[in-house]
Amino acid sequence: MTDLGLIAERLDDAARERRPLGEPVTDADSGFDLRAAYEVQGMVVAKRLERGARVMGAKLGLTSAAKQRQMAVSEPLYGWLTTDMVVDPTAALDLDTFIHVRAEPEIGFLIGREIPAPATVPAVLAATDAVFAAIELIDSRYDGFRFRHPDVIADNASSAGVVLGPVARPPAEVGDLALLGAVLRKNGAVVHTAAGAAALGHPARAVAWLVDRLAERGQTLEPGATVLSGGLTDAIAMERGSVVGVEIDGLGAVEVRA
Ligand code: OOG
Ligand code: MG
Repeated sequence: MTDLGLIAERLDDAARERRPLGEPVTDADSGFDLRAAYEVQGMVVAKRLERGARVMGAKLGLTSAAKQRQMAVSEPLYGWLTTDMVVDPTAALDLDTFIHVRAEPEIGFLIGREIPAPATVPAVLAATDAVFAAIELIDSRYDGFRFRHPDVIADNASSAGVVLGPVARPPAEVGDLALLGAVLRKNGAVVHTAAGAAALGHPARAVAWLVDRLAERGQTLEPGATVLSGGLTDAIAMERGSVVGVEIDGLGAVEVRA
């Protein structure tokens, strides 16, 4: 049995020193399971909080077929967003503060009220103050983004940054979130397109999935939490000079450049 505290320390060091771990935990320890992985995740997040960050919400990952295929992991997961991850959309990203950062288009939720478990799509929508477009920046602490499900859970779901879109609207105003079109551009060229339904059939279903998983651990989403419902398309690598833009129907455009 691997020392969970040691795994958390190695993941945290990798993030701070921008030096990826050579191999995923599961290569050496096939018994490293989801329970252990979420325990390590909690320790990794606690280290960020010790350095002054606060939890601002949560993120879903691997909720779309595109992402599951790209990462070769076929089940969703969640992680925690902290205030130190918010990226200023007007400034260029400093790539030296990441290992190998990628950008992906997401639909974000601003949760207004507690959502009872078991959660449903209508209950999530009723508890949501606003939805918005976002770009999530992911930066696996494993070399080459090579991991299995428990490894990436332990790594706080590759969380690294979030660029919040400029438009936040009540979901009822936006229409059916499953049908919202999303366009991802790199350096002006369209590279991927999707609809909201890419995330578990409906972005609010992804949030409901999260509420139910948290309830199993006696946790809830706090009112005021920001939740990212998962990448709608493949993530794309950011290189020096890259400009990645996401446009979502009714939710405006958000851009990040390096
Ligand atoms: C894991 C994180 C996945 C998403 O939206 O699917 C994720 C990864 O791809 O490294 O954030
Ligand atoms: Mg994501």
